[in-house]
Amino acid sequence: MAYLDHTQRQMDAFNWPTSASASAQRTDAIHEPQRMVTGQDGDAEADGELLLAPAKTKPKRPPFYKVVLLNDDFTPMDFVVSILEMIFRKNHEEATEIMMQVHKKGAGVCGVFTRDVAETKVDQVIEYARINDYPLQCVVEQE
Ligand code: TYC
Repeated sequence: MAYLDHTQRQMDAFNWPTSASASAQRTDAIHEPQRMVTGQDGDAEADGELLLAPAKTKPKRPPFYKVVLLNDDFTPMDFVVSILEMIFRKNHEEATEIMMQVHKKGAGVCGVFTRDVAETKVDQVIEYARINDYPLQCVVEQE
């Protein structure tokens, strides 16, 4: 008994949960989450749903990137039109318009995409031109 008293005193000194205080604390620990989960008042927090703090800044839209086709003197016009149809999903009329714009002005926008998509399209254009021995070039520009 003396040993138990001593142990009890040590536990009290360290604010250690002993049998009496532990059961009170355990009750809190068990009841707190239950109150959250079983709330009946339609309160989202009490129903255990995660609430997020309101955003402090306006969400920004992801940056967009233009794919710009460049003119050269060697790539045939119909090859450029077919690239615009295949890679940029333009119909024949749109593809011909963009090709003529590039031919006359030196450059023209084929489309606007997220960064990864824009870079992939540039790689596809350059690779497809290269395997056909044409020097066609195109670049990515941030909007
Ligand atoms: N200038 C090329 C010609 O006369 C045609 C051309 C158009 C080439 C657009 C490249 O991106 C280009 N054959």
